[in-house]
Amino acid sequence: MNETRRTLLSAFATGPATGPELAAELGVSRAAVWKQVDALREAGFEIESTPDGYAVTSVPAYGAAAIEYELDAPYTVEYHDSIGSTNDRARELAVDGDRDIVVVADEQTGGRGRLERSWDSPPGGIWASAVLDPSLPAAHVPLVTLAAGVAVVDACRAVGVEATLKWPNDVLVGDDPDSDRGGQKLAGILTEMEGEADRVSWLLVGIGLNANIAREALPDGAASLQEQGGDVDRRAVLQTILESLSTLVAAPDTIIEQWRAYSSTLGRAVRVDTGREQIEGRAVDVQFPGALVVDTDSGEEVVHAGDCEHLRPV
Ligand code: BT5
Repeated sequence: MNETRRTLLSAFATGPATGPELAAELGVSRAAVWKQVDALREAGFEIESTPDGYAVTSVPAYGAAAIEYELDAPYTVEYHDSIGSTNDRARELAVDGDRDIVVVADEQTGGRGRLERSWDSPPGGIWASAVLDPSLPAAHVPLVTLAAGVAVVDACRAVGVEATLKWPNDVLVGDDPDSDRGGQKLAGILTEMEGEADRVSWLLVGIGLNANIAREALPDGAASLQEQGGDVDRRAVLQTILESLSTLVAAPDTIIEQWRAYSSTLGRAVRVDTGREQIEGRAVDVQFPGALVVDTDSGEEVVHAGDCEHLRPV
């Protein structure tokens, strides 16, 4: 079903097409094409019959088919108005063997951060979890978190919001080292996987971006795209994220360099809480596959995981 919808949508994206052309392309009957066209109309697409065939004249603001339409990435979309957590749903799909599918919701009632923390997800945000191809060594998985961060910054900058990255998984705005007010969190990433050292059985990356949400509906220290420059077209923003993500995961060698370019962590005084110890010093680099290098009083330390705080200059 999703495959037929995707093929139909990509045929429409190139211009008008007749019923027989579509039937041939999809390998189904003309009646089956009409049924799909009706389903798209029901989903909010306006499709007119022109002398050249069916033509899409208007696309709904958001939803599975809307996000798939003109999406230049190999993902199908499953959309929910409200769900507990898109990561939980993506996990079910991943365990069942689904790949290249993105679960998207307008609202989450049980959004999750790292370490059992909660993630506020009122309506209007971009809450999305992508089930990816797991054919990479488990040790390389941190790269996926970095790639998702880069993809979110790409999309924020495309709408004029100068976001930056804080290691390992935060997207911030206003993170100016000379300001007394710290950066505010615009988005967070939660990568989850299951596997052994040499074989990942499933892998997913959850992205939470505060898009069209009023500041008051978010926790202290958060920011939204709405507050930065007004409401955005969530469909376009999510498409940019997914397109960047798929390009980056297909070219893993490019991820760290792009992450460095968007980072506001590098060069800063930081305190990293690894759960076992606090490491303080100057962040000097991010190394493959995603470790932070901190220059401390007792030499350089390579930190693989933890919570990082950007310290204000005294
Ligand atoms: C994260 O965790 O930053 C990962 C967030 C991932 C959310 C996405 S939404 C789609 C998918 N489905 C899910 O259920 N999750 C993913 P962490 O670094 O642990 O940060 C969590 C902390 O951020 C919380 O303890 C709060 O302090 C803060 N926070 C909660 N909601 C926020 C929001 N909407 N905006 C900014 N900060 C928030």
